[in-house]
Amino acid sequence: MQIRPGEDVLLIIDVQNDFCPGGALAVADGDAVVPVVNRLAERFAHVVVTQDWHPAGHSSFATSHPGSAPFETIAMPYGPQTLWPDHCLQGSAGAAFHPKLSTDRAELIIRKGFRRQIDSYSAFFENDQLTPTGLSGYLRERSLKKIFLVGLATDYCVYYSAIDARRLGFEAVVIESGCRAIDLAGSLSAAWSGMAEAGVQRIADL
Ligand code: VGL
Ligand code: ZN
Repeated sequence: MQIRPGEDVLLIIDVQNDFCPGGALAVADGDAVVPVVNRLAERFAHVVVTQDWHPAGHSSFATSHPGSAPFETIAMPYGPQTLWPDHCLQGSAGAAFHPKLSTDRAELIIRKGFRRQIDSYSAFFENDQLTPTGLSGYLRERSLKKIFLVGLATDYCVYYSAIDARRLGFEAVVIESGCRAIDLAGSLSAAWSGMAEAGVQRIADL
């Protein structure tokens, strides 16, 4: 697959310490994406990075729901919500990008999940699927049409971002070599089928 410099963008999702080995919500082998993502970023004319960015007491944290444990699902006003260990606290070392991730070529860093009462997996909408992050308007105003996705985690933030990209009329391509998954209760295979159904392209590498 060819990269078209004028209209293609690399969207790097949540390559942060808390999602890497040793982090609060470690994704197995999560740091393995770093060299892959760095190599890809050099080939794109446009790069956008996201950062999971939660306040203390965020409603996606199991610790905010007494009697609940991480990885359980609860009902929130906007639908089911998986509960997580406290992670990506604003300004913390865990919320920082992996130290070897090169963000120098990023034109935009978009933070998400900063509202206490609502989680945000997608780079485009919070989990109510209504509250926009502003990314869609940014990409449209810059005439960027095709989004190549990499990062963490394949079955959560990458998945929801890719689905929303399609819903908003962008082309979306997930590059597998630059992603790693949480894979909670079959979430990875569900994510791949959901993405295929939504017209998200899947490529092994680029
Ligand atoms: C993510 C769970 C909670 C992700 C973020 O980046 O995939 N997953 N917050
Ligand atoms: Zn989060």
